[in-house]
Amino acid sequence: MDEDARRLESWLNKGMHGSMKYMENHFELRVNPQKLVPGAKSVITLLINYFPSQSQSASGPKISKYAYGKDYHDVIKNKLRSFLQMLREQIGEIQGRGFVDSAPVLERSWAQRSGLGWIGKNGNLINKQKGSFLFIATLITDLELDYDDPLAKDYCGSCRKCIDACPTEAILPDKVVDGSKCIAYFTIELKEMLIPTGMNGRFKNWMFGCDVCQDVCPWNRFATATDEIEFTPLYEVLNFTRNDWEQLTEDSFKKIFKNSPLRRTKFAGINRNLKFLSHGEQEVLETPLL
Ligand code: B12
Ligand code: SF4
Ligand code: SF4
Repeated sequence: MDEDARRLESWLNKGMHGSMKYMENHFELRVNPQKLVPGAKSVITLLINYFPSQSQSASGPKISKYAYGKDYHDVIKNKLRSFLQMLREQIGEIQGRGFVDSAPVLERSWAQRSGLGWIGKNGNLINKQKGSFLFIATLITDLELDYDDPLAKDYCGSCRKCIDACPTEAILPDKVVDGSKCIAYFTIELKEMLIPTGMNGRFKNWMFGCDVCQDVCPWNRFATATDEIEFTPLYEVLNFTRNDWEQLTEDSFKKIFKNSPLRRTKFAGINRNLKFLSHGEQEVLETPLL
């Protein structure tokens, strides 16, 4: 993965991972799956559609579609386990490890190499039939397979809708996304108490993640709703108004969102984001969020 290694190195050197320290770790493993899974011969990439059947009510602070239902890490880990089990039943004793978002794996690059789509200017893996509201899962195995051809074509063409629409100018030329400027980074990954004041007024009501660069993408115009029952949107995600969020207690947050991706920021993170949206100012919390 020489070209990927070069791109990743440059991204890290420019500090585009912000405070996501985990991105600095295991560089060698990230660009070489044989170091991550000794004996690896194949990378199997799977996609799962998370485009929801219902939309959020217009009055509430916005939540990214990937977080409407049950946490995808849990849902997909179970599916990967069953998939590996099924392969073992049919093929014999093979070794394999499944990953989703949680390990040093360049998931988008492998999806592109598996022929499942191209990497758009907004950095996302886009499938011509399904769009980009897709999670990526990866199974690295010692099973030798007939390899698919990488998708050679890029269907972005001269479009630049995502670049123009990004509220924080995080999308740079050459398919580089500056993670440290992305609303998803500030609202989910940033563990500090303060969102930089330079971002005041730029979040367009996004409280958790951001879908702008995918919502404007013409390839998502025909996205169809997922049939994965576990991704069924929570009532509160769809219907909570700003006032409901502001009145929410920590106990209720823990109960309602116990299986949701929203757990990641914890209650304190949601409150920080809400305050930032309301006033562009935050209180200094005494302890880090994570
Ligand atoms: C760190 C991270 C973030 C960070 C940084 C984002 C970023 N651009 O890297 C933040 C928190 C901002 C983030 C946001 C989001 N994320 Co995120 N994130 C990740 C994570 C953990 C690592 C990504 C990474 O390695 N970044 C480093 C950069 C350098 O790598 P990269 O962006 O993948 O770019 C590579 C390719 O683009 C390739 N490439 C591009 N062009 C070319 C051309 C050539 C010739 C070659 C060879 C290679 C190449 O080079 C790069 C290096 O290999 C992955 C999971 C994983 N393990 O992969 C999920 C992942 C990328 N995220 C995902 C999602 C869903 C999101 C959000 C949509 C969530 C949201 N709505 O809020 C946003 C989208 C923001 C955006 N436009 O990218 C999905 C993407 C699914 C898809 N269809 O693409 C992933 C794969 C998780 C998953 N398992 O489903 N994310
Ligand atoms: S997710 Fe939002 S902030 Fe991040 S790159 Fe896309 S449009 Fe920009
Ligand atoms: S909005 Fe246009 S440029 Fe951006 S990813 Fe979609 S097709 Fe490509």
